[in-house]
Amino acid sequence: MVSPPAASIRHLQHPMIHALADGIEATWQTYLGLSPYPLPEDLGYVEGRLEGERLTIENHGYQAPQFRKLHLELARVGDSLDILHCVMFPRPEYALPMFGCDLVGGRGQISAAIVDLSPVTEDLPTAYTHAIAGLPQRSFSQERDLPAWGTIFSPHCRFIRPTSGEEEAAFVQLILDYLTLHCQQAVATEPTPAATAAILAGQQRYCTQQRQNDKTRRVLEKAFGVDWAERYMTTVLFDLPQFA
Ligand code: 18B
Repeated sequence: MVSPPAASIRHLQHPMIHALADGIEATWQTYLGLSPYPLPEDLGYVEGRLEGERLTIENHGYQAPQFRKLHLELARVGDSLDILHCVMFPRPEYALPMFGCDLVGGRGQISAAIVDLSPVTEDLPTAYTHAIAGLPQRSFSQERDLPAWGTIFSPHCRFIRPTSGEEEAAFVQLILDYLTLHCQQAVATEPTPAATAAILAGQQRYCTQQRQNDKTRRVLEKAFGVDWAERYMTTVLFDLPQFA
């Protein structure tokens, strides 16, 4: 068991972000054997300044037998921008997809809510597509278009702008449904060491594409500078194992 921190910026964030952060951690605790993941020493809790506003970043890192790194990041820019970012990096001996989600919003409105189980080698395992097909159908009134770098995402990727509290709650549930089935599949998966090189190449491609998200990069560059943003995107947000 890993205890949640006594104080967390989620208490100040948009309620959809607070609810999802709690739900992600509860799901991880329920299904996975967690231990702490050491983040680069100076990057666990970070403060910077963006156009006169304070940017606060809070990182939570865990690992599990099937996962090299489970990363939940909460960030807040003044009172105007709230962010939740979560990526689960499987150990490269496990042929598992990448779970990723991002919530971005400001001033009471979430503008971007995205979740996917992204394949790293060919298509998603059939057990995943079956499990996803069994989930409740959910529709949202404002679907958003993926950016050009989003070639890594699966056909099951959902990207919306929620338009009500009901849609916010339904999207949190959708994300937790994807997360739950991923954890259930992962603990039932045997490692395949022979596939390690192909899996690493797929994770590399995922990270290379994600690092092209200019909207993320711009927020980090404005607060901390170009070099810091590059280091942060490559070592904390979208890193690969040291030996890769
Ligand atoms: N991201 N997001 O995580 N991003 O990290 N995010 C934005 O309304 C941050 C991921 C994704 O339309 C926006 O347009 C910062 C993961 C996509 O061009 C802002 C951090 C996924 C878009 C930020 C962060 C992911 C997007 C604009 C570090 C998916 C749309 C908000 C804490 C699995 C991109 C808006 C586009 C948008 C910022 C996706 C400001 C700083 C894991 C597709």
